[in-house]
Amino acid sequence: PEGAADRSTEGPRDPDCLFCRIVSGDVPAEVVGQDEQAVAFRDLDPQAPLHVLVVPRAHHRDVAALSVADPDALGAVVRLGARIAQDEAQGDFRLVFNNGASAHQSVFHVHGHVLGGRDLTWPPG
Ligand code: DGP
Repeated sequence: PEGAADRSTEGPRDPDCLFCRIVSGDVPAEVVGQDEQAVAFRDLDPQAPLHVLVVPRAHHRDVAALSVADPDALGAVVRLGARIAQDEAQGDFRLVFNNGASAHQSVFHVHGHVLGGRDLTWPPG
């Protein structure tokens, strides 16, 4: 199906996880890049001209957990986000990992928000 991101059967999957279902192609998304370890797709509710989510194919709850369990996959997430920002937003970007419910994490499959394509303000809310 259009948007199917599945290129690998490796890694643990959680059948109840929305982003695992996007990685497997069960739930459609506009995939803009992928490699062996990571998949990038456009956010449903974009906050900037460029707003993609980059996730590891394997299920990990949040960036803190991923950094311990698979730092190489975390590197792959960052590299893929940087490549997309280079292609779509002349290189400058903000990379946000909300870690935990009180930090506005709502989907508990780690995802980096890659934001760019406009001047970004600081501090974030
Ligand atoms: P966070 O608050 O950091 O957990 O961000 C979750 C993001 O996921 C939020 O910006 C909206 C996005 N999102 C939620 N559901 C879907 C979906 O089904 N498809 C896509 N493409 N994005 C989604």
